Amino acid sequence: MRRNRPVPADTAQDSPRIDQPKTSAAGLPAVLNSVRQVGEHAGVRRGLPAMLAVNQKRGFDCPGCAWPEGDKRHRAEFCENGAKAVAEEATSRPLTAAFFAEHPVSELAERSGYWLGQQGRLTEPLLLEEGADHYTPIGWDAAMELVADEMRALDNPDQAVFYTSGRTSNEAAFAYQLLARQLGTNNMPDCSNMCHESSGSALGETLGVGKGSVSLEDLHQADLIIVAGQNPGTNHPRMLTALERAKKNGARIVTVNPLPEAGMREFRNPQHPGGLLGRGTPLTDVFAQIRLGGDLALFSAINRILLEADDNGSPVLDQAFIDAHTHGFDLFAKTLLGEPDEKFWARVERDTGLERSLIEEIAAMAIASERTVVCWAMGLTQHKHSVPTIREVVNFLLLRGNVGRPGAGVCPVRGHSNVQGDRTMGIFERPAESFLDALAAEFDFSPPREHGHDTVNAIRAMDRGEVRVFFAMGGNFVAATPDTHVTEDAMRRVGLTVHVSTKLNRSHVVTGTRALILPALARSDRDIHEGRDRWITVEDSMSRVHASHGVLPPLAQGMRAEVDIVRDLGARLFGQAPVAWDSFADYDVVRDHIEAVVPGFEDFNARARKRNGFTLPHGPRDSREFPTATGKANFTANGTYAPEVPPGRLLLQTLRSHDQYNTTVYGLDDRYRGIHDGRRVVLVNPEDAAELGLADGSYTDLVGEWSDGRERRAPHFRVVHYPTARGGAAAYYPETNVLVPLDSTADISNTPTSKSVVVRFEPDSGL
Ligand SMILES: Nc1nc2c(c(=O)[nH]1)N[C@H]1C(S)=C(S)[C@@H](COP(=O)(O)OP(=O)(O)OC[C@H]3O[C@@H](n4cnc5c(=O)[nH]c(N)nc54)[C@H](O)[C@@H]3O)O[C@H]1N2
Ligand SMILES: Nc1nc2c(c(=O)[nH]1)N[C@H]1C(S)=C(S)[C@@H](COP(=O)(O)OP(=O)(O)OC[C@H]3O[C@@H](n4cnc5c(=O)[nH]c(N)nc54)[C@H](O)[C@@H]3O)O[C@H]1N2
Ligand SMILES: [Mo]
Repeated sequence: MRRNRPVPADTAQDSPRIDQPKTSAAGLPAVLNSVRQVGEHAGVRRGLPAMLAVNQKRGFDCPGCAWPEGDKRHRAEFCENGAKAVAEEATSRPLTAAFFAEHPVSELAERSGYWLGQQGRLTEPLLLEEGADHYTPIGWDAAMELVADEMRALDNPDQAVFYTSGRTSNEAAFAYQLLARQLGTNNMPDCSNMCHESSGSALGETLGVGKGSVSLEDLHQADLIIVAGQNPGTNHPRMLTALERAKKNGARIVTVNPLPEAGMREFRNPQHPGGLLGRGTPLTDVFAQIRLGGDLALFSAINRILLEADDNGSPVLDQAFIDAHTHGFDLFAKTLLGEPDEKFWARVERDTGLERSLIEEIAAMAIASERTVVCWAMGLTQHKHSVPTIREVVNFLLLRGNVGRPGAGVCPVRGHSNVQGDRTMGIFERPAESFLDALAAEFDFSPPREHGHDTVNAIRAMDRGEVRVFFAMGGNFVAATPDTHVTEDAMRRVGLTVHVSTKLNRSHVVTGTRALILPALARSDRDIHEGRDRWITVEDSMSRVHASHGVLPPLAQGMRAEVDIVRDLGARLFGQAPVAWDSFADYDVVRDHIEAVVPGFEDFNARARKRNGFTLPHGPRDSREFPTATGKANFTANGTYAPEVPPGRLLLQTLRSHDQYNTTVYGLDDRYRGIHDGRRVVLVNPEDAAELGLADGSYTDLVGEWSDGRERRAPHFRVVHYPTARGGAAAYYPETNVLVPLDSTADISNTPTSKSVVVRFEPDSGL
């Protein structure tokens, strides 16, 4: 059996070098870095056409983040990190059978994710036979028959798990969920379970729609934008353009973050000569350097100030909106005002690490603002109390009627470029009854009604030996999920693991008894069928659906479109009735089925062909209609909670460097934070470091603490004294996923608490 090594062998070369963190983002270095990345990986012949087509009208949707494009496009509508994402998939290096003949899986399992990703694009189907140590080529027909055989042999369809990562197109996602449900299971975990599930849970309950309610235009028009728990300079760089525009229109920006992230300080817009060469736009007006997990306390404190200010005579609340459109105000207000002042503020100052006067300043800005937007990402969603925290953000916006009018609303900034679309297409382990009814009517079959496994529960089921087939549509399951050693052992208990992938990753080398790699076409690739180019659609973070056309000739003949892979499997398993699987070769047919099943897709084929696509309906945004259980927007009473950290410990958040896309590592620098040539670093506040005896530049082991008492150790991290909020530390994912306990998840959403891991520091045990 292949064993878990604590750390890949080649990370020994990881030797971080530290300089000063930057105080602004983008500018010329970002452009130069983009050009270098594209040149190195894709070369001029593939790289240049790809960069000119990304986010253009007849081009493809950037495979990076889900930030929307504006109606007016620049010639080069991309950012540094979009360029890296494109360079990564448009690489000119093919991975062939010769590579796998040379490198046994036991060797690949010792390599870092960075090294694996650098080897090139997967180009042909590969099989790892039981007991074998090498992947060997297998034809598509044999590969698909093998998967079909394994699925036919299940005693029960719930022995299959179908994972989805968020790059999958709408068309592929729709076909994929149909396949799983035709087989008879809702076991459809996805990356969203680890990402914005807390947003979906909180928004669904309070507003009735689990998606953001603002457009780009709303951001441009806002008076006040609060950006909490998000690092857009790295993860959504084009958002900085929208923030810059809002600033120029007079908006004020509050940043809530334990880290002073360069992108929120100043933006040098690479699309303008001024921004390119020097002068930038300062973005943040007020920086609330909050303790990890302090956001529930912060928003409840702001809300209490708003309620009290209103009681003092001046109208602060939008009473007409509250009366007409909301439910639960009285209980919410009574609960929030219930605690005596002194006790309340002592707790808030402790939980947030912020001074009361700063919170009062933010509340005053909120009262002065007629149009307020709150943006957030993983800093809010990956805590035990994420759902109550986001519900409290909703309370904040409801108090002044900041939902369903221009310049105002909720803005959960999504991660993967089509993660929102995948959910719209039915990739969900807990599908709505109405969705299943529509699916049943369209295809004349009975989809399963029992809820399936989300990501964490899928790992538990694997661990119990209940999963015989694990099928992944993209992603890197074992590296992205928590508790690496637990998860890897669980994955090894699966009979057959199948990965539809573009690049080699850890999940290809930590496998079930048998494993298949099925190479897929990516966003940038032309998808040619019977001589004609096909195109797909995606949905961005602001519910706009639009077309994406690949432009590059595929690197090899052996790669298949994701829809074709699903179609082939569907036809083998079920024939052509009731689902006419062969007809899915024409994506217009798939889109017609989507139109019939998913609300908001009327006239899909025609509207997807329009220049900018179309925006899906959203009751709260469009007409202040709230499809919740009460039929109104719900205020909620969320109580109090903040993470407890025993003395001598810190709370660790696991986050992204500037040179990675989730588990895909592009390089070893985190330029804005001043970290170079290495990833095994832990950022600690100098005062905490002094108390804990952690000298700057020394090496330490990080040891996770959790109630099960199991040892979770991430060895050999370089200590970096860094101005993060007290009590917390930061280190990169996925290296630190060994520390995140599988059972430490957010209440309600079951999202792993990746931003909230109690760690202690022990002497460096080396690599
Ligand atoms: N280049 C690039 N782009 C990406 C990705 C990538 O890996 N690389 N990933 C994509 C995906 S899937 C996603 S989900 C998004 C992720 O986008 P982000 O959420 O921006 O990603 P993280 O690096 O996890 O950063 C979390 C931020 O929240 C802050 N934070 C952590 N804990 C707290 C807290 O308790 N309170 C507050 N207020 N702040 C906190 C951190 O200091 C950090 O600034 O980006 C997407 N875009
Ligand atoms: N500790 C910790 N853990 C986290 C997080 C965190 O902040 N901290 N963040 C979580 C979040 S927000 C997310 S979204 C998840 C991400 O989890 P995943 O989505 O599972 O992970 P990725 O690293 O994005 O997946 C990368 C792989 O996807 C494949 N791929 C890329 N493009 C395509 C394509 O077009 N088609 C196909 N078929 N395959 C493709 C490539 O083979 C590549 O190796 O990780 C989560 N895990
Ligand atoms: Mo994500």
